[in-house]
Amino acid sequence: MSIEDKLRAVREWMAQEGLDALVVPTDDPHGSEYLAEHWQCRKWLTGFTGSAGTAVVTMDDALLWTDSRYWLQAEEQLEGTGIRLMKDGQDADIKDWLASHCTNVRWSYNAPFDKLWADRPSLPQTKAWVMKDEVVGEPAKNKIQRLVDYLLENNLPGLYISDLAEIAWMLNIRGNDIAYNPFIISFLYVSADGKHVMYVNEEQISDIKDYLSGLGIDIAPYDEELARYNAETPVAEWKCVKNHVEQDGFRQAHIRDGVAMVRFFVRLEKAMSEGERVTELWVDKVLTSLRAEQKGFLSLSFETIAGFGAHGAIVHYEATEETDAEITPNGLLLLDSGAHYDCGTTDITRTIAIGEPTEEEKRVYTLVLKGHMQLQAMHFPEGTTGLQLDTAARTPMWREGYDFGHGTGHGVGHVLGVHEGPVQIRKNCRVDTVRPVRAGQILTDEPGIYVAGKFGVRIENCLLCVPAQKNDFGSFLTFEPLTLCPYDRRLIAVEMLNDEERQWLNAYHARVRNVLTPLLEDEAEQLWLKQATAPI
Ligand SMILES: [Mn+2]
Repeated sequence: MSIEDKLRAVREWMAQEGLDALVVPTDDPHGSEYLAEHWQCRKWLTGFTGSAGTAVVTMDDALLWTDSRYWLQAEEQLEGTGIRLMKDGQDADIKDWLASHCTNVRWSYNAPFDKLWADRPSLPQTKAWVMKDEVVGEPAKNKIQRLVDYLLENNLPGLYISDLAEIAWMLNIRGNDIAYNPFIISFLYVSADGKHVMYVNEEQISDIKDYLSGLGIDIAPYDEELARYNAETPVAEWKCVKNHVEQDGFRQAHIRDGVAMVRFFVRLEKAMSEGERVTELWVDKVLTSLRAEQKGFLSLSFETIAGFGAHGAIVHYEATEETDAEITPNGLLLLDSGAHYDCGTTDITRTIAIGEPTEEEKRVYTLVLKGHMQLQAMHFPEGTTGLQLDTAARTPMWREGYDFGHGTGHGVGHVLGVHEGPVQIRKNCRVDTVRPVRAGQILTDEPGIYVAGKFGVRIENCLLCVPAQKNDFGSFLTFEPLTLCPYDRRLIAVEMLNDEERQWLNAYHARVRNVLTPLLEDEAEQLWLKQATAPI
């Protein structure tokens, strides 16, 4: 079916339904960030493959709203389809546009595609498995009891949970239904009277039936219509605070990840010095294989971003066969990647120099590094929010007239989604930035500067929020960096660092060296790490 045919069929259905407009969001019944192919109706309808966007079809018009990351891509993919690109934040707001053009509007991520999409992929059906108590630190029975207590306190008969990460966390189960997200597509009803129900394809839980019945959970068929009972739950607030077992698991996962990163950098230097053809896709392939060699590797936690030169300035760049750039001197390589291990999840960005960096690249890199260090060295009273902490990461670059559009930090789930709510560090005043950061939370610290058409710099660590001290002025918190990987010393303009920053950097590098060296068997790798972490 061509896009024109699809639009015609949608309009016929709209006429029967008496609609002026059909809005097709990028969404599923669970509010997921990553969608199973089954739920990619917006992509099927428009041909636009970006991860964010909303299509609107009226009787004589068709439009697609998306954000600045995807404008270029959308323009190319929509060409000749009759669908107009609407730029978020630049063109009319979608709600305003609908209000002034249409009366009968329906939002749908399912109908009429359930009828029109002939070869629509079925829902994924992977097998669920149980995370052991010694890995998650709290039995599912406890978690369910916490929710039952919450229901009783609030005089609620029960609660439907539709968020897939919340269900996975509550039941201590995982699956492989969605790329990069170890979830099982399901709904969970937790009842104050103890009669709980999991709505799921029975095949998927056949191996863990006894486990679920032991939790007092009955099984019923999956039904997407349950999405309409979706309610606020306290689960997001609970799961973002990691217990000590989860915290230790994260530490272990970051050690394994650090080993893979160091091995990768050694491999990269060797390949380049031997004249091997190295490209962005090569980077992804080799780094992924080194992670896969690590103990307990499950999958990547998101698609690797390896952007060389000008590609580094495209914030969510993902190399394809068509764009795959060869990595040659000179330029910067921005590498943002991560993995799920059986004990925790990682998300790391390093930017490295290939060949000789320019003065501008060094200056920009050092400004980003200063903000990145300043945020993780923060010492702040309880109650401090992500909005307040954000300033620490931006102050050095703001002083020089630089800024960046994305968030500075997000939560990270424990073998769940790599982007986890409900707290964010960013400069925009939003619900998720005015929540206090609490001890036990894991947040990323990832400022960047993007010089369009030339290069991009981003540096990212995962941080664990920990208690610092308690005195007459209150309780103070700070961060423990979990990520263990050197920063590229060749890109640091040492004269731009003050004594405190130099000391912090040297202490961090010493820690990376001490933890990782015993795990590197190869002498060349040990030597590389020694040089990469030498004091400055
Ligand atoms: Mn991140």
